[in-house]
Amino acid sequence: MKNIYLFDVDGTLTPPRMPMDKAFEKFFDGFAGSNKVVLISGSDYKKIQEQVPQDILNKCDGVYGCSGAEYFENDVLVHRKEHKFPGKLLELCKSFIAQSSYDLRCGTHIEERPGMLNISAVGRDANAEQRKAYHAWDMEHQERIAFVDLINKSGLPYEASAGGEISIDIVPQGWNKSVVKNEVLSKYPEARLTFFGDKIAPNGNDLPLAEALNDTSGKHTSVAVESYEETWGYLKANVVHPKARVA
Ligand code: M1P
Repeated sequence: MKNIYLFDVDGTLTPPRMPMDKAFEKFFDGFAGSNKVVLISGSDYKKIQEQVPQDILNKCDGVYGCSGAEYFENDVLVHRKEHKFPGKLLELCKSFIAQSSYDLRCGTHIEERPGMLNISAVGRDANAEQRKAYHAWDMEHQERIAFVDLINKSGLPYEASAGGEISIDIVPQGWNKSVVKNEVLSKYPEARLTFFGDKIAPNGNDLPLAEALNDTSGKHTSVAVESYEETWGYLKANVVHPKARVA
């Protein structure tokens, strides 16, 4: 049976929104060359390319962006789902941004991606320092979680999650990372999947895939990590899954 390794990107293979660490990049290049690897990010493919070298992306069996709404193999778009988000939802997002009690606004507060809205009160144009400051503030004030909750309980056919450090992803119901399980298994029905993600906790965008893998077959597994260093540690130590040894 073939082992397939699925990885989230931000916080799992790289520091959030940063390129891969050079030493880990070297290690992971070898790993992707000798194992079946699939990447699955909340970010779009263009952002993934800023973080993971193209050589590594091309060694992957496939790369999913926008939590599965777009899929690339060997740098070629294989499929992409689009969605027109309704005015009512956009109005809710705008009022979240306007009412945020965080003072700073840096620009690009609503980003429309294939099949996804990405919302940020501080804005996607925040620099590294501004990101860190917002993230620390949000950890204390839980502003993103409150909005995620509001969307998820609104009765609208959308689901929200807090993917990274400063933003919220909103997708049509069911358009979350869990779609990757069936897509990969339809290609490799016998595969045993091991997923690494840093947002497996409630409201995290890795949770739907982790839950989907926790099925009655008992074949698949997910590994919660807090950083690329931790992912690296698991891969190096060869202790990913008792039955899923790394090649
Ligand atoms: O891949 C995880 C997340 O990365 C970014 O989040 P943030 O800018 O908040 O750190 C975004 O691209 C987000 O959509 C994505 O889920």
